[in-house]
Amino acid sequence: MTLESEPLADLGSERRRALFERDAGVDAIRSQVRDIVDRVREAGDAAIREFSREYDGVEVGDPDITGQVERAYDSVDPDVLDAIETAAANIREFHEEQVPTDWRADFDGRELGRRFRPIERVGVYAPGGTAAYPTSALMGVIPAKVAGVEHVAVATPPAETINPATLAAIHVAGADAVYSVGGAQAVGALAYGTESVTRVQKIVGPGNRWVTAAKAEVRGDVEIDFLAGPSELLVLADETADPDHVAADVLAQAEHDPNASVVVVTDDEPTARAVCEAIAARTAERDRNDVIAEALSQDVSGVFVARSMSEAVVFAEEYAAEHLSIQARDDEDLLDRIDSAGSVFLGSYTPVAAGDYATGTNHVLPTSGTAKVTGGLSVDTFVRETTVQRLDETELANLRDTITTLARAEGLEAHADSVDARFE
Ligand code: HSO
Ligand code: ZN
Repeated sequence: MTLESEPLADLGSERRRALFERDAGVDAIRSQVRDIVDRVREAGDAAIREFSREYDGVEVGDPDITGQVERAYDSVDPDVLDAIETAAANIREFHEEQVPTDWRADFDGRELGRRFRPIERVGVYAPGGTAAYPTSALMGVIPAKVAGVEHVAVATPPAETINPATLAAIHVAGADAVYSVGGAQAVGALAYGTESVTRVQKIVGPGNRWVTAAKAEVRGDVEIDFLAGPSELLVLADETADPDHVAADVLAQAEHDPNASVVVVTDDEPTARAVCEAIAARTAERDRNDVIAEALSQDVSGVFVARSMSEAVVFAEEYAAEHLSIQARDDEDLLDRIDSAGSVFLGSYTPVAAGDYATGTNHVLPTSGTAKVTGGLSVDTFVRETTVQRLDETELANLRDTITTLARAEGLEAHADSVDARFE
């Protein structure tokens, strides 16, 4: 495969728009998805069985397969189990650090605070098929359990044999219920409940276009995390970067999806050329070559030469990458100038794959530029916050005028009286 670098300054406005928008491609199927979700809402398990037959080609008896999970664990290769356990321990450790603590403080006599409580019931979607990632089950379930969610359900598509490593990961992560249902029907079942699926209050996790479109449809009736699109990587590299490492990271994210967006921006033309050559050399030997080649040929991918690292930084901020890798001498300085990114990988020895699997950070991250407004899954995703206040008589007296004046200005006499009543 041949790839040529392009000067960043020469990108036309169409190309820039494609790069910055990175549409998740769900609009076209929204109405079909609405029908599926509505049918599940009306017919429950019968609809799950119908859609599983139609879309997955599988006869699903009881969608509740919670009892099978432990058995699957025993059938998985011990090396894989060990790796799942190690990854799970690292993920748990990092997320335990995120648990917020309740606090109260004195604000000149006003006692104010915040209290955090877990959501009671959440659903985690774990994709199946070629995108069946046991680790995505860990990334959804562990933060929820660490947050203290009582009922964490996982939905994963039915199959003749569901990937035992996915089931083992679900078990290790500590899910409370597991359902074999996939696609839009899974989202419908979790959102509205069926005879065998308990209705949840929030649905999280990545999935294909059908899952994402269904999350968009049920949003409002149930909370969701965010609408996740294809994987993305932006590498900022200067002349100190090892082109072979950069290329390896590019191929790693490109192999996820033919629509993945993989972008390298460097201020050094020889580095750009060397990265293109290394990509070509490395692609030659890959199994998932076709997926990689397609991802690299899309408008949303490319190797770009900036006039300076400052120009590269401006691009990175606008792009708001799911994964931002900085392989450059002044990596911390560059990072200081970027506010928008899902997860950041600093230095030549921090491949994105390390975060995908094992550093302990979460790999369910915002795509399509949503890193401008949200972060990835974390303990925060699974808790809600309550504010608390207490005043004593003196402090209420101090605030009395402010409250009653504002209440009367809003024409709400009873509000004002509720304060005055304390002083009568
Ligand atoms: N890079 C993917 C996560 C993943 N990688 C799962 C390997 N397995 C999206 O963040
Ligand atoms: Zn990955």
